[in-house]
Amino acid sequence: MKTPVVDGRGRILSSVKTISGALTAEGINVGIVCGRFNDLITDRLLDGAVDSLQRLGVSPDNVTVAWVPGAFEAPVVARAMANRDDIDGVICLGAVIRGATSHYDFVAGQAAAGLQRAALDSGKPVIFGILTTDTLEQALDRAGAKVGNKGAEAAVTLVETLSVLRQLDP
Ligand code: INI
Repeated sequence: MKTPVVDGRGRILSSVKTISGALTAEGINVGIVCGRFNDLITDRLLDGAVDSLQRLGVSPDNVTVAWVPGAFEAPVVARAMANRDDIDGVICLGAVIRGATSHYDFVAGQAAAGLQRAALDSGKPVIFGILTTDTLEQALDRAGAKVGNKGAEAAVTLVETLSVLRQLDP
């Protein structure tokens, strides 16, 4: 689609080709990596992700869930999933809650870096659906209470990103 690019005064500068993701997901195969740590939260994120995928047209038969001990273990399993021919993209779900120790920073930072690497190494979307919060209450808010469900958002993000990548595939 050609979209006119305008300057601050509304003058048309050029026409650019624009690609944007559609939210249609029929036929895609999804891997979900879910951390058992803080499973009060991650169970809810998983429910949100699966529900959202179904609404977008993904059959439950096309979803594979792998549980890992904690967010730190998510990248290696996400990478293994992403490297499979029968998986189109991966959603990673977890809850890293700061608490009183510096463990949080290591776990959250390495999970984020590792998941990005899994995506770039595999060339498939690996979605960061890991909550990083100061408190349990903030995590609950983002797992279906006051501030939506990060798992459901992660599912939408996966479908949109896959759609963009497919349009770029030669
Ligand atoms: N794992 C989490 O997923 N969330 C946390 O909040 C967390 N904290 O706070 O420690 C956590 N730690 C475990 C970690 O992911 C690994 O499983 C563990 O370090 C073994 O490698």
